Amino acid sequence: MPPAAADPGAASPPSTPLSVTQTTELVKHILSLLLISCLSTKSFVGRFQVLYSRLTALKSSLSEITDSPHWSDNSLLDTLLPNLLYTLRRLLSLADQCHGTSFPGGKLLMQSDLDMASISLSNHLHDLDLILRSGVLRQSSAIVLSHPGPESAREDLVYYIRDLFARLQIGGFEFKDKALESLIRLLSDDEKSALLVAKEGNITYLIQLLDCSDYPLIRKQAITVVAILASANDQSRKAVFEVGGLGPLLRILETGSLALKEKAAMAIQSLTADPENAWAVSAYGGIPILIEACRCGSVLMQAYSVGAIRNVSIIEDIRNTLIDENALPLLIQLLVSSNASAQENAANCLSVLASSSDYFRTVIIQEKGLHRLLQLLHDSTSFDTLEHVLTVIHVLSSSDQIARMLSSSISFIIQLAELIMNGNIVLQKISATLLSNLPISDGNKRAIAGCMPQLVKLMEMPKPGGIQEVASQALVSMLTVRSNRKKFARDEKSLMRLVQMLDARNELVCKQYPVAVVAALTPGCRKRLLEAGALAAVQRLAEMGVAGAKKAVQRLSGGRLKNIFGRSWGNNCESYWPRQNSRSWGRSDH
Ligand SMILES: *[C@@H]1O[C@H](CO)[C@@H](O)[C@H](O)[C@H]1NC(C)=O
Ligand SMILES: *[C@@H]1O[C@H](CO)[C@@H](O)[C@H](O)[C@H]1NC(C)=O
Ligand SMILES: CC(=O)N[C@H]1CO[C@H](CO)[C@@H](O)[C@@H]1O
Repeated sequence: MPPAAADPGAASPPSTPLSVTQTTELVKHILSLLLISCLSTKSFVGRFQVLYSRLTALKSSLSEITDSPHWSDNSLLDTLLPNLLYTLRRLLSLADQCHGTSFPGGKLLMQSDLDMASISLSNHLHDLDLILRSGVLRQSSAIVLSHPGPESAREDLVYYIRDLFARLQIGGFEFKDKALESLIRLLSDDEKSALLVAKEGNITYLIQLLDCSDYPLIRKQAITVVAILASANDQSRKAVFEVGGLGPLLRILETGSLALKEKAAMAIQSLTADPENAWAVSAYGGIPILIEACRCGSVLMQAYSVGAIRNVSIIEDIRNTLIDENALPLLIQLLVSSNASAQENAANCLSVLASSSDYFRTVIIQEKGLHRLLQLLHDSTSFDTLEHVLTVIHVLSSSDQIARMLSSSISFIIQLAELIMNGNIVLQKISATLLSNLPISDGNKRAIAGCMPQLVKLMEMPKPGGIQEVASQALVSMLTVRSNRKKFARDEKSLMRLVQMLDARNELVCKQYPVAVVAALTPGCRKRLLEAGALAAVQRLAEMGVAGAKKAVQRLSGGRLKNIFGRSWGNNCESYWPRQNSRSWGRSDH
């Protein structure tokens, strides 16, 4: 028995100059002495029986380790084995004392010493098992330790990740530090590796590190890893949520340092991407924390936090909390944040809220939200942001007062026209809806006559649902102005498109819409429409029973079809149509 082990007061494992192999030999030797000693103690027989079974398990783990091909290059064992040796020596000395019946320090002290040694022993056992289960000893550490490139085989990557997690869980500060650093590098170089990290790594352990306030550096690295995992893909996000990541993240957002808070906010926003996770934010008391982060945080924190609020605001209970916490002025304020994501998320959140109840609409107006929305509509270049802003404005315009105010704003009306001409299809649709709903003055309608050709094109769009209807309604509204009708009738391309849409064979367009436009266009432009061949087409549609077609035929023919033939056309709307077109109309009419 080594004499050093006789001193139970030794505070730390002795630094050993022995090689890993020599240490292992020594461990095995003391282990065999202990197994014998445990069976012949005279006191604490029950405790020694438990110890005996742990030691037996240890023995088999050890031989499994030394049977592994590359066990001696694993640097985790460099600290693990000396620690184990220290525990075993200590235990051997205690066992020797228990061969007698009297104890120098008293029975209670011996009992507590034994319990502590027993706990150490099971910790070592746990660590050794972890190394064994990770499979890292089967792989040469020359392969495992180097960061596998993006091209490396999946198997190498699995070993690498398992090895990192073994180091993280078992190793001391430096191991943990290096393991986390390597994980961050792996995840940053290759986002797809998140999937494998979530599967092979111990995410529970990683989350526990978030509460590890003794080592700020470890905590910071751990939250970086967690934030990447939470945002990388669905599975890794689920893994973080399922092991209870949200609670510690919210705690950090509430009380951490600025750098930690930003990462926490990022991770929380990602976790709320699953609508099923939204309730948990509320259950953890997360809403006031997120609101506070929007109020006082850095721009980045605000952007992420408002994104999380937006995500969870689909839940009614949470919307009520937002009312209680007076969150709306804050959201309105964020519309003009310096960060484009914050703007977008705030606008999106307001659109969810405004669409959900009158209360929110009223408060948004009271808090001068419309002014900010119009400002953002003017300044933003992001289609997504514009879409949310326009949605809120649309919802607010259900109030007559707001509708009148918007209608009389020439700059707003011009902006709608610009969005119809240059926006994406979603923006075009909302803008057309607003154009058709708002009580716009004739003067303002004249000012935006240039968007009519685009509205005609939108009437031909198969998607999204409803686009044909709102585009035709917007056109009908535009055509209440005489000069717009004339302008339309002079636009050969638009007129041709319109008549083509009337063709019964063109099944992509719902016929009642072009019919409504024809009816709106007829006053003053009848002859132009006749020349273009509209009457025959509309007559066929009337026979087919298309809504509004009969009335359109009446308007077009003016009840005096014969007279029209006899007259020369083109006094109101100048004719640009080639003869052939009117001939073809004449043919199909007879
Ligand atoms: C993962 O870590 C947790 C927390 O430390 C631990 O309780 C658990 O046993 C570990 N699981 C594995 C498979 O190592
Ligand atoms: C704005 O916030 C987003 C996070 O939502 C971030 O990715 C981006 O870098 C921020 N932009 C600026 C200019 O800070
Ligand atoms: C329900 C919801 O709005 N989910 C969104 C939450 O945030 C993420 C990231 O910004 C979006 O991708 C989700 O669509």
